[in-house]
Amino acid sequence: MSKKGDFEAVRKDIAKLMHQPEYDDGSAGPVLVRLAWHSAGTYDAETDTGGSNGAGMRYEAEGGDPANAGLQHARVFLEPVKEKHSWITYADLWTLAGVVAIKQMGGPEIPWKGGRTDYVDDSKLPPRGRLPDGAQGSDHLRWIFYRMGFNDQEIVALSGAHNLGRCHSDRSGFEGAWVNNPTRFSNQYYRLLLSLQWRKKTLKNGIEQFVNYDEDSETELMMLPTDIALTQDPKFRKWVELYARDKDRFFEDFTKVFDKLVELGIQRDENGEITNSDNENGGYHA
Ligand code: DDH
Repeated sequence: MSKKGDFEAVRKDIAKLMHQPEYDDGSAGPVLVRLAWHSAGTYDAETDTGGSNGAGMRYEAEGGDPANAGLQHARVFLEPVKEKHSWITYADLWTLAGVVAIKQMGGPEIPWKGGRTDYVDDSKLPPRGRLPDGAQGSDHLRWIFYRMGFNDQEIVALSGAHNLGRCHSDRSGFEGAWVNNPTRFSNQYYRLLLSLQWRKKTLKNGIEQFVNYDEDSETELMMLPTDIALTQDPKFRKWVELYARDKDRFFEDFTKVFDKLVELGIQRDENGEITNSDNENGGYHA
C-alpha cells in the first residue's frame, strides 16, 4: 500500500506488469491502451455524458457492450495494482495505465493528471453504441469523433494507436495486427497505410477487412475499413501523409490528443483539482 496520491508508485507497478510472455505478443501494453481509450471514448460533448469518470465498464451496462469485448483482460492485469494501491480510483488507474503503456512501448510521455471518481452518476451513463464500428467509413468516423469534440486532424492522430496490438476474431470479429512490431509505438501504421497495397478479404466469419497483397511477407497485416477510409477521404489523407513522413510531429500531436481524450468530461479548477467528482451528489458508489 502506497501513500494516497503517490501516482509514481502506481506508475512503477503498472510498468512492471507490462511484460506478459503468455499473452498475445508478450505485452499487456496494447490492451491497456485500448482500455483507457474505451473508458474515455463514450463521451458526448453536447450532453456532457460518458467519459472516463465513473469507470462504468465495471458494470454490465457498459462492460458488456460488445464493443468492449476483451477488455476484461486489461482489467484483470490491473487488479493487483488496484489491490496494492487501493486508494486509486479505477477511473484514474485505467487512464494512467494507458499513458504508462504508451511510454513503455517507446511512445511519447503524455501528461496525465489524477482525480477521477469511481462514483457513478446515473444521469451521466452513456448508452451503448458510442464507440466506433470498424466496418464503417469516414462519415461514421466524423459522427463518432465530432461528438466527443475532436476534429479531422485529431481523428487521424488518435487512429495512430493502431500501431499497437491486434484484432482478435473472438472479440471484434476482425483478425490480425496492423504492423509487424505491434508492441512498439511508432508511425509505422501511417507508412503502411500508404505504402502497401490493400485488398478486401472476407474472413470465415463473414467479416470484411483489408489485408496486404505482399505474399512474400511472413505475416499478413490488416487494416479495418475505418483505417482505409483515412486514406480515401482527402481531408483525412493529408494528415496520414504528414504523420507517415514526420514521426516527431505524430508523437507531438498524439500526445496532445490522447491527453485531451482522457480528460473528456473532467472539469478542473486553476490548480488542476477536479471540480466534478463530488461523491455526495446522489447516484451509487462501487
Ligand atoms: Fe482501436 N480497435 N479503433 N483504437 N484499438 C481495435 C484494437 C485496438 C477501432 C476499432 C478497433 C482507436 C480507434 C479505433 C486500439 C486503440 C485505439 C480493434 C480490435 C478494433 C475492431 C479489437 C479486438 O478484436 O481485440 C475503430 C473502428 C477506431 C476508429 O474508428 C477510429 C483509438 C482512437 C485508439 C486509441 O487508443 C487512441 C488499440 C491499442 C487496439 C489493440 C488492442 C489489443 O488488444 O491489442
